[in-house]
Amino acid sequence: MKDASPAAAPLEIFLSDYTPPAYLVDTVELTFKLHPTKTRVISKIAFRPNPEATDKTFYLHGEDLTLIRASIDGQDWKPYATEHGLTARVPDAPFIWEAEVEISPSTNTALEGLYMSNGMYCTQCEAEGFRKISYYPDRPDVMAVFTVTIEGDEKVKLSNGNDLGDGKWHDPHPKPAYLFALVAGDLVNLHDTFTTKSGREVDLNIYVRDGDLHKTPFGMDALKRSMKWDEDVYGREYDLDLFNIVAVDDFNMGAMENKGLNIFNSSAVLASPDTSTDGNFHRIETIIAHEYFHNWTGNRITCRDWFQLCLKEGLTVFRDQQFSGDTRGHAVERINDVLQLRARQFREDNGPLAHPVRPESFVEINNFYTATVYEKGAEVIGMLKTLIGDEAYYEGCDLYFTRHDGQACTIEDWLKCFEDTTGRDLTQFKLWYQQAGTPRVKVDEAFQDGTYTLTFTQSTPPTPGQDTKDPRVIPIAVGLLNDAGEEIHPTKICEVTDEVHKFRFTSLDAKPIPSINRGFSAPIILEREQSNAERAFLLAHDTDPFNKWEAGRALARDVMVRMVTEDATPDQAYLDGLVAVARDDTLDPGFKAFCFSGPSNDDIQQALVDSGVTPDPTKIFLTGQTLNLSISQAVQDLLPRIYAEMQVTGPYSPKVEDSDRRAWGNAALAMLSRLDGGAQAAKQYETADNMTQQLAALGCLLRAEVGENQNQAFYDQWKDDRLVMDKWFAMQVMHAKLDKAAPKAQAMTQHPDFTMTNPNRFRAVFGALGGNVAGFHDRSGEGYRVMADALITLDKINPQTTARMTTVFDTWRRYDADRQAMMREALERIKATEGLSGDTTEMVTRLLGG
Ligand code: B3K
Ligand code: ZN
Repeated sequence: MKDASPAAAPLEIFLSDYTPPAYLVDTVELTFKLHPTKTRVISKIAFRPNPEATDKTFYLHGEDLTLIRASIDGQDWKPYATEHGLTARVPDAPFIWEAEVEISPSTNTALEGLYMSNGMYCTQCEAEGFRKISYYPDRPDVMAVFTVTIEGDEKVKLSNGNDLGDGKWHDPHPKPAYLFALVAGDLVNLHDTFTTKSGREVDLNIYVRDGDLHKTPFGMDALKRSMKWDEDVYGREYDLDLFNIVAVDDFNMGAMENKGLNIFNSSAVLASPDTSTDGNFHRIETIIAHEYFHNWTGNRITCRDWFQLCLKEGLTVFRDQQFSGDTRGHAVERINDVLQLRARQFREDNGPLAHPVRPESFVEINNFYTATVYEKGAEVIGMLKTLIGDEAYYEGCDLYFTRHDGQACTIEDWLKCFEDTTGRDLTQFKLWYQQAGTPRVKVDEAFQDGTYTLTFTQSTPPTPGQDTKDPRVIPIAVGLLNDAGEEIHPTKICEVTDEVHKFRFTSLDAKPIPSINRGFSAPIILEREQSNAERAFLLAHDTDPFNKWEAGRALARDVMVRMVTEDATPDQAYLDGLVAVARDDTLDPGFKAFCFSGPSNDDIQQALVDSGVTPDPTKIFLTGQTLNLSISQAVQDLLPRIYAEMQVTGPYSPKVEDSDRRAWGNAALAMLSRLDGGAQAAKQYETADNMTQQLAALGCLLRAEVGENQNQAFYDQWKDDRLVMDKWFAMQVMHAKLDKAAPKAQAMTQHPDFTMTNPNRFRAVFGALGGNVAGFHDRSGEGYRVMADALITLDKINPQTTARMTTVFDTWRRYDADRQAMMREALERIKATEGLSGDTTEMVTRLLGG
């Protein structure tokens, strides 16, 4: 394992090298004497030898710690320490380790360990941040009972578990150090209670900075709904008397599931109609549910080692997706989830960063909190549920929760529960965890004498370190329609297990029209010759909402690809199809909005790459504009009515019925703006009484390049609200066209409100630059240069956020020679930076194919 020897520098570590910890911990007592630059952390740890260990070396991780004193069983002791940890000769019997270290939270800009954000102390320990707080065996399979004392003048002092008063906390549930948390600051809180199904009352709090209290009720409501859902669906009850959430402005990701003390990026919990969009409300609800669900899938049952990360993350994403589906409607949620999966995970799986859901090796685990581990990990759970059925799935989960409660587990432990309850051999299914790459499934069909035969041929392209792949088990849901658009066969799950696998449907009157991979039952790429007439038919008739949308999307992609490659004009059948969708009053507004959102620049690029064409992002962008104008003209007559009908009256509510209407209404506004130069959008901007409407209008105006006044007014109105300002920063870069994007991003870094130390603000500008595909890839290469400069600067401040942002370069091999050369040069320049962090070094090395 990493740090196995005291002098070890960051090394590649391997799943196959796992060994159990030499010493286990029963109890940990921590005392914090808080000070911005000289916090003292005093630890008293009860160790005992692990009877199962083969290697008996006592090793404690520790980084950026100044050791003041240490003792073993009361005897002062001078350890041998390196920059990564220390070793000691210790008794082969239980003993007490005590140590005092000094740390400096206010200069900790990496935001790992104990740090300060706007004057408050907070922590982030997953994955390996606890070692920046105290010497400790910082690995998830060492679980201990923590008691914490916090000394300081702050009004609020919080840690995990139960509040013993006077800054003292006790968490009765043994946990790994990555779930440790501490918060101290002058905070205010919204309080509520939840009564569990067994009748226990749990105190709930959301702690925020003064002035943000009005942004907490939605989060509290989402928390209570999540607690109820987990009881109803998975039978999981909360297990402490207190559950605290704290909002923090400077945070590397969305949120963290620390036991009983979830810490949230303020963008992932604070919501108000004035300052948050429908999308923000949705995201907040999802993240609150996700972190809460970790209490069972992650905290009560954790991971044996970090290779098993998907054990908690894939499962918890799957659970939060189920919750969102139950809350907001399964059809639109599934489309949303698949859009994300394709945009981020398929892209990752198809490039230099491809890795299995359970990686075999890593250098820096923070680089593996990826779409593959999370979103593909969730898809794998979904496929398991589809293959064994709902009842067996929940039975297996119950067994998992009882058999492994309080343990640190592996994927093998998880799968065994389902093998034991179903009697099914899941060896082949396990390949989903082991093999990287998105399977491609070619579909051939034949019809003869009333029998319709579907032949599936699966293959997975090579990925780094994995040249060949074995066939996986792939559950493909298939429905059949007749040419009147009626279902003629119940949806069947075709379990594809071989490289070539045939399925027969008999006693049919005529060749059916198949609807394949309904609900996106498997995360695969279907390769199928399909006419646009058939796509239009499925768009009109498929009863599976996912495939109905999918048909429209495939049609749109084909139209765009032909416009790009053949300079074709927009396809009339496609435009007619969209007019039919717009007119169809039986369709949900949210679904219509999705149908009109069309494929992204990145989607089209992928489609071009698949057909052997080198994508030109500029041309794709300009073609998209032409198509969007044609679509707007095609539905022109309907737009005023759609727009008027979708206006929501009464006070703002984030409920799905209203947010879907706003989504469709604002899609109509975007089309109107292409025709009226932004006149309607300017009106909406003036009258908007919530952020969704205000921001949508501003977006239309900026896209039409007429929103200068509103842009300034927006800034003046919201300049004191950090979260709204993040939106404003992002809008400036997102809507800057082509060669204007990179200079705009650069200019935004000179704005007085820009700061490199706040990850949200950095991501607002540079995430928007990376997301502005045509701007980032402008042929001048300025996008690459500006991005590389920013990453080189940020790496010294915050390696984790830097490393993550390098993924904007992951498609570099897809482009023409000039762009490739410029991107390679940018990556090499980052890599050659003196003192570059291990996090970023690993990423750019993998990106370059090293
Ligand atoms: N478990 C955390 C992620 C920690 C990331 C560390 N780099 C949040 C989540 O997945 O719920
Ligand atoms: Zn998670």
